[in-house]
Amino acid sequence: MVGPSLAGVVGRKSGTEPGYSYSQAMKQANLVWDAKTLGVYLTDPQKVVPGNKMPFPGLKSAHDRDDVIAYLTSISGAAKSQATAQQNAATPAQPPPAAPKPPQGTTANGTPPAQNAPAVTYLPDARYTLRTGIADGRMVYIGVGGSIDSKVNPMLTAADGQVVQVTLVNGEGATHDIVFPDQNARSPRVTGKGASTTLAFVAHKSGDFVYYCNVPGHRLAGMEGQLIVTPKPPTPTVVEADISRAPDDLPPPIGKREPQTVRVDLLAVEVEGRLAEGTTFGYWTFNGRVPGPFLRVRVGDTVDIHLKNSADSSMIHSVDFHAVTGPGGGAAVLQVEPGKEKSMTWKALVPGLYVYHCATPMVAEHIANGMYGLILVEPEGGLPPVDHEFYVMQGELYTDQPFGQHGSQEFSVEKLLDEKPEYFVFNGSVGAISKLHPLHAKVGDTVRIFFGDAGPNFTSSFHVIGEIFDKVHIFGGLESPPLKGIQTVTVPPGGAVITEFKLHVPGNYTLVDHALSRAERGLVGILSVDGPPNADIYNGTPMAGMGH
Ligand SMILES: [Cu+2]
Repeated sequence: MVGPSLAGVVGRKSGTEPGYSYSQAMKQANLVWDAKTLGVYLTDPQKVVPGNKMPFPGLKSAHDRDDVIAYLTSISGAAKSQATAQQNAATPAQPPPAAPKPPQGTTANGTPPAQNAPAVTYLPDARYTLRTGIADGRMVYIGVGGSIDSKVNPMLTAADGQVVQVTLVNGEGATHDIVFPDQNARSPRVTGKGASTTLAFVAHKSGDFVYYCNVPGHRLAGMEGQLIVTPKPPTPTVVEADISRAPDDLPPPIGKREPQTVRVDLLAVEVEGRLAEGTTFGYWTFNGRVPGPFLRVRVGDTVDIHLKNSADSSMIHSVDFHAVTGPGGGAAVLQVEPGKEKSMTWKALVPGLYVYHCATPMVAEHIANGMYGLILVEPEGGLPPVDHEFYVMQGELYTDQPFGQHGSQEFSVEKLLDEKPEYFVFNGSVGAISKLHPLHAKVGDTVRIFFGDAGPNFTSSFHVIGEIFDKVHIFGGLESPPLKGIQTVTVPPGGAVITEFKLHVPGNYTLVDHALSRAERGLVGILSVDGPPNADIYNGTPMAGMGH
């Protein structure tokens, strides 16, 4: 659940764990993490450290914050005694022989032990210390530290599946032990004042159990308490920021106007976002979404491009427009360091639909991680009007873990160089244009799809299941007349296509790359069409779940 960057975070200065890639903002934050600073930070990460890469807006409930802080405190404190704990956990029924040990009222670094931490979201070890003694003339266990401090035969709690560690300290000199019969855990006997032993076991089942001293007569004399094991907590929710751009997120047509200078602002942002259900990835983006914004100019326009690289980026970024005539498509000028901005102007000479992408070495990595988009250079007078325009881009993602693995995924340069992607996606993530943002239209509507293939390596065989493209501007070219009546179009990496079709029959139409193995790795979109049936063209009742 927690990476090495968070183990031991309490007491550490912010942004100082060696080997971890912090945002610039975090490196300069100059905070020392304790319960107070963590509390303020978790309430609103962007307010406390503006520009940091924390992928969630903050934990609004004090209860949630306290849970996280208690957990971070417990793992930070447990670091030094971890070796012992693991050894004990490995042989829960046979703990090491008793050895004199100081009572564990506090852990190694002085933070209180974690028995207060409610084991609701995470599962740190539940750690308790009990000292034997006499109270009101009876033999008892007395709690040491935390919520059980000074309590006689305290109630111990744990969650199902949690490791429970109990240290027993001999407080008065008689021989004692402690057994948890329902957990099949028993300690050796401790003899002599100050002797101690530590017992560790996994709480296997939930319920209301007992512990007691197994030395004859001691249980009856008063050495007995309760262990409550609560049911397994729900698995923690992964915070998943949606980085996908909706397919209807594009500006309206320009149409008739004279050429002019158009200012375009792009911001390179690195952000952890949702790759699939339960899976996130460290995306590199233009303007925080994949693909980047759909840019729209007309032939003859001068583009005044301003590329800014976010201050908390770890990489230099740039932009290469395939619509540019000149070195690097602009990338020869627009290599921008974190926190900086660069600009230039270029003239749109040829109408068409063009890819733009980051062109900073390793270029394939910057593209695969999400830095791409489309720019339409409209011909004079614009394109013929349609009812709906959509923006869809295909790309591949190279993660170190196989497709479908949950958790945060790391980029794999080996798989990139081998051209073995794990994920194929439309608009940045699995389900981006099916589950999250499907395309919508009505029977009788005309639809235009601006489709680009970012690659970096795979050619798309773009197809809409159940439709025939009435018009295709192959390769995104607008200087030639469109092809007509096309089933599937080939779109190379760094290429685009404009397809148009009219909708005649209601139902769901699936957007695919007809290299259909890729649909199993995420490459599916849905165009949902409402309206009356048209039995003249399609007469039958679609089966549920079969699209159309
Ligand atoms: Cu880049």
